[in-house]
Amino acid sequence: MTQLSRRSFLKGTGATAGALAVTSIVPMSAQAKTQGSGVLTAGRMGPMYATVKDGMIVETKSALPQTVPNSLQLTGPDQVHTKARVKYPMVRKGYLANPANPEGVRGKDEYVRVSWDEAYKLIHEQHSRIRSTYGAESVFAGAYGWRSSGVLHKAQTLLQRYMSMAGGYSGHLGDYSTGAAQVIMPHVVGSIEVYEQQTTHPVVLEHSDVVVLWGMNPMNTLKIAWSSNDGSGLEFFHQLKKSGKTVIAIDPMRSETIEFFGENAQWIAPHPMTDVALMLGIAYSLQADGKHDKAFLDKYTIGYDKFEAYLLGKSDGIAKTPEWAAAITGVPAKQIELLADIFSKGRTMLMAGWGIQRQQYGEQRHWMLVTLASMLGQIGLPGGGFGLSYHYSNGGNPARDAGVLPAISASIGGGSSAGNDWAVSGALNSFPVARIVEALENPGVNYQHNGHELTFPDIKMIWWAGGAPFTHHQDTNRLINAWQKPELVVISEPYWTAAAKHADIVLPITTSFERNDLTMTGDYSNQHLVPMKKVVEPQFESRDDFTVFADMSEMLRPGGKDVFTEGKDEMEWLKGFYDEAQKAARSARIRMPKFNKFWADNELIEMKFNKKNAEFVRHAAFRTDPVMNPLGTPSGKIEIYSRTIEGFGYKDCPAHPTWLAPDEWTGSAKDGELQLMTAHAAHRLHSQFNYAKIREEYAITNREPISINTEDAAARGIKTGDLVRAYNNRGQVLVGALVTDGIKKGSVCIHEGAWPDLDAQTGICKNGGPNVLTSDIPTSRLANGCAANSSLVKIEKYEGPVLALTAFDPPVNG
Ligand SMILES: Nc1nc2c(c(=O)[nH]1)N[C@H]1C(S)=C(S)[C@@H](COP(=O)(O)OP(=O)(O)OC[C@H]3O[C@@H](n4cnc5c(=O)[nH]c(N)nc54)[C@H](O)[C@@H]3O)O[C@H]1N2
Ligand SMILES: Nc1nc2c(c(=O)[nH]1)N[C@H]1C(S)=C(S)[C@@H](COP(=O)(O)OP(=O)(O)OC[C@H]3O[C@@H](n4cnc5c(=O)[nH]c(N)nc54)[C@H](O)[C@@H]3O)O[C@H]1N2
Ligand SMILES: [Mo]
Repeated sequence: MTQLSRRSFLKGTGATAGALAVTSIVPMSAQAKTQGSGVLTAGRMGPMYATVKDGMIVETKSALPQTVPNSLQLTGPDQVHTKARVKYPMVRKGYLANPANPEGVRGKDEYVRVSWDEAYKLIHEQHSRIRSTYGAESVFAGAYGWRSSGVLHKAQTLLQRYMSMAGGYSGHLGDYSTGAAQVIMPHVVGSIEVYEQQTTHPVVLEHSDVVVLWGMNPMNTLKIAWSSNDGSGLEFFHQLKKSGKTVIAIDPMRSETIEFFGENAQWIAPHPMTDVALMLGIAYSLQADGKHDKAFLDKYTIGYDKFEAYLLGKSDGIAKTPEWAAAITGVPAKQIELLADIFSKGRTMLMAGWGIQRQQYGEQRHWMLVTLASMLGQIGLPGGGFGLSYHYSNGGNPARDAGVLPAISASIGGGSSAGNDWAVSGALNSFPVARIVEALENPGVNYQHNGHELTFPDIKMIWWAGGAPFTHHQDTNRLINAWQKPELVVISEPYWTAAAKHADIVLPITTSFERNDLTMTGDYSNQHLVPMKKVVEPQFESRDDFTVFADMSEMLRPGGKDVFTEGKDEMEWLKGFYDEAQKAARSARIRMPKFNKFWADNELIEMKFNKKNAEFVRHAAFRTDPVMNPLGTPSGKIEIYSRTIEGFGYKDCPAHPTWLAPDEWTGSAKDGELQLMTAHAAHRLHSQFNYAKIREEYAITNREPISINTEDAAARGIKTGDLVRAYNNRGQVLVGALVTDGIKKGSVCIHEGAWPDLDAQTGICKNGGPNVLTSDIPTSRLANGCAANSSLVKIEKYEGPVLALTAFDPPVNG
């Protein structure tokens, strides 16, 4: 592990202090339009050119110039042509035999090929029966997940559009990504922060002296964006590396980002889940040395006094000294003091990722981070404060003056001849997304959420389109049991995912390469408008989600299809969206060609750079005048103590940031238990592309890798390349050992997203799906967020029988 020394810090700080001006305010990413040839299309990973030979995609590559390569952009051919594709509509044998009272068990049955018409009829009849018997709330259409990019082919939205027409459905609240942060942050700073524009890249490069990457791996996570990647985030971190600034990465793992920074960053490795203690230790040191900004705390925050009483141990008898923090975090007290010193010396930007809040009591992480930033007093200054979206969707790339595309919505927008008065839109009952298993297990039961008492629906039917619940949800074996409860499960998928293999009816869906669409890039920047062109014809019998739900709408009642489509086909929808973007562009004085020309040109449109946006500093207005520009909190200030949260009375979310020892963490590990981290993978988007050729670059002994600290491995006689069994009382998985000094002793990591592939005999997951091991608990009753990174496991060298990997094989007949 890199030793943190004062000298190495000073070296960095000295080089940057005041003098640095590596950029004037210019757009970061290249301005050349596009490069290369082929069909221009796009995915989450950015605009790409696709090359076709004999009706097959043979290559995809970036359509934007780039310094840092993005491995995900190479996966196009595999996405379309993998053996894992669903070819035909398929029905589980025991379901087909008796749909109203099925035989067999989901996940253990065979599949039978049916025609599209048969599949439609079967779904329609059973959906109608379930809906009329149990009511609209019994139909779950929340269907969370990272469906492909595009403003028309939006799987879940189209599902919900159809379900709205059918009379409504149950849905979900929030997401897996930021479940805790997006609920706590509005109480603290009045906005969710996680999906908001950051102080821009140029401002950080010009003004920050110290940049802290707190539990954040941007060189992985910036390979994608929700709309489509504009490429600027990876380029920013490339620039930051070259800037000579002091960069400190706090992560139990030497992530790809820390490797990328090499000598240009300092690595601090706390035990997982202990960040609040580490921040408290730093806060104590600031306070003890009088380095906290009292004027800022007085003017811009409330409740610091109550927090201070806790920090100093006046309220609970425990002073949160650096020594106290060292014992919990495994970071030496001297280094904690040094961090306080460095943070308070120059202009410091505390950037944080989200893995740290995908943990039990995850709400405390970013609350404490904001508290620490408040003590440093730089919130609202150029290059200072905190930022929760620098690792995501190119946060910090200045917003362009742009013609922004609208998108299809879950409610019918008019334009139909059949009338839409019977189209009800919006979910009737929504529960926090990561509580799906709790909901299935507890129909009709009340629960607490962010100060409200809510009731779980009684789910009898699930239709999932555009997500991968069997890889994304925690405690797979508990999920499999709960998943048996509904009377019908339909999965719309391009691939035979584990969820598809646990469905009654599976519908083959096109990939984005097999249909036309449009997207913006950058999420915050809206830097480009990109045609997502059809590259090849739909494979096998696959159909677009749009077609499927339009057809299903016609079955709801004659004329339903016209209501659903508003009488427009794919290209008419796209032209409509484009025309609206063009109208908006015109008022911003941006010229966009007519749609037909744009489509024929095979080029993206780069939106106009805006100098003022490039100078954006988050919370600057609040800092300048907190009375005229109050935050959206009850006090209008940063709430270090929240009376609202106090009023909820939740034991698992106290009224100021607090260190709460988790149920399963390094401090409670016994008998050789290790803490399991499940970070996001470099060469996947969650479970997507797990089947792709690029897997050969990371798989170990043809299994998902597990990173194990050298000493932990030696103690168990494990070497790199060994097959390892990781297990706990929730399940067991087979993984390939990667022995390394690049992970904190006492912790292991299996990246999220490996497709569950449970051996029928032993139940062991042959593909190393980490959620087989994770516990399915909420972050707290405040946010009910996903807390996947909260589990202990044991590991041993695997000595059992050879088990063939079957994760990517279609079922027999499939
Ligand atoms: N242990 C652990 N678990 C985690 C996490 C973690 O950190 N640790 N992270 C969590 C987070 S942050 C997230 S966001 C979730 C991600 O969970 P998901 O978003 O569910 O994961 P993806 O693998 O991206 O699933 C997208 C699915 O949609 C399918 N798909 C793609 N395009 C289309 C389309 O056009 N139509 C249809 N019908 N289907 C399509 C893909 O084939 C894929 O199966 O995982 C969560 N789970
Ligand atoms: N390539 C790629 N990019 C992605 C995704 C993907 O699957 N693949 N997923 C996208 C999505 S939906 C999301 S939500 C984001 C996820 O973004 P994040 O949630 O920020 O990503 P993670 O990989 O879960 O965590 C980031 C870092 O936190 C570290 N970490 C884990 N536990 C701790 C801890 O207790 N303390 C500290 N200090 N650090 C810890 C991990 O080792 C990792 O390096 O990424 C997005 N980008
Ligand atoms: Mo996410």
